[in-house]
Amino acid sequence: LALVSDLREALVAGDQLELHYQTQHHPATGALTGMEALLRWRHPRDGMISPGEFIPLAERHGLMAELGAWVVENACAQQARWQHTAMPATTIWINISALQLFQGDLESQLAGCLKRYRLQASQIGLELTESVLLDERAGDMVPRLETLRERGAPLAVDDFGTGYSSLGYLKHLPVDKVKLDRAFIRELPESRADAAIVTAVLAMAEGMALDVVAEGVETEAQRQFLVDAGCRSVQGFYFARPLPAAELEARWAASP
Ligand code: G
Ligand code: G
Ligand code: MN
Ligand code: NA
Repeated sequence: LALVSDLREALVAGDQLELHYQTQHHPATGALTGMEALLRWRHPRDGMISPGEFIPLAERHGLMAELGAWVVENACAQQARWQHTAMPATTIWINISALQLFQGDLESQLAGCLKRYRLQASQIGLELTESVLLDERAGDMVPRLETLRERGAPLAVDDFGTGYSSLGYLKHLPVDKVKLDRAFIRELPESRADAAIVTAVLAMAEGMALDVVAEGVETEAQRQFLVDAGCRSVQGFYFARPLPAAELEARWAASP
């Protein structure tokens, strides 16, 4: 519980929280296809605490709407700063928690930030997990997602394939992209089952005009498999780790 009050303080102080950015690439050419913002907490005494640890805490203690709002604000601010640098233009994708959708007003907060930072809606994408999309506490998600999408927000299903895994919902939800969970990538290319699943998801997505990002790509053999399978976007340590904005900029300046 000390950690909860520390987190409250971190939200006030502002300088303990930061966003790191992991780039996404075309697996054959290496071209930039997007980037994901990942929240980090530099605790003044305990050092780096993973979002896997403090996000569930924020959710349990009513801090998620505020924490989520911090992420939206700061991702927009960073996107605006990068407009005037050598960084190539690309969508920044942020992770959205269920509680942000039913405790906060994501729609108007996002609209406010886009306006304030003079961004196009297409510059900030939203990642929602299957469990968030199907969480009944958020009410009927379809009209809310349609509102976001009509305003131009790109929407992605995160950790695709690990949730309810009923494919039917994809037909009704207005999403643009699925992020194929790294559980299906880890044992490529050896696992015949995973190879079949990945190939099938790519074919289904093609038929539905959905983009696919394969997550957790760590090896050359995985990269090559995904090139051969026709995947057009990958994310993972093979290409890049999540990096602070300044490091990403420096790396980009060094090897554009
Ligand atoms: O970056 P890392 O592997 O430590 O992230 C662990 C988990 O925390 C992942 O599931 C990731 O989606 C989630 N996460 C990271 N940043 C955010 C964020 O800004 N908001 C939400 N809701 N989840 C995040
Ligand atoms: O749940 P979500 O997909 O948002 O989580 C993203 C998390 O995955 C980030 O915390 C990031 O650190 C982690 N990640 C990114 N690339 C790789 C990778 O190649 N391998 C592994 N094991 N984790 C990764
Ligand atoms: Mn994600
Ligand atoms: Na994911």
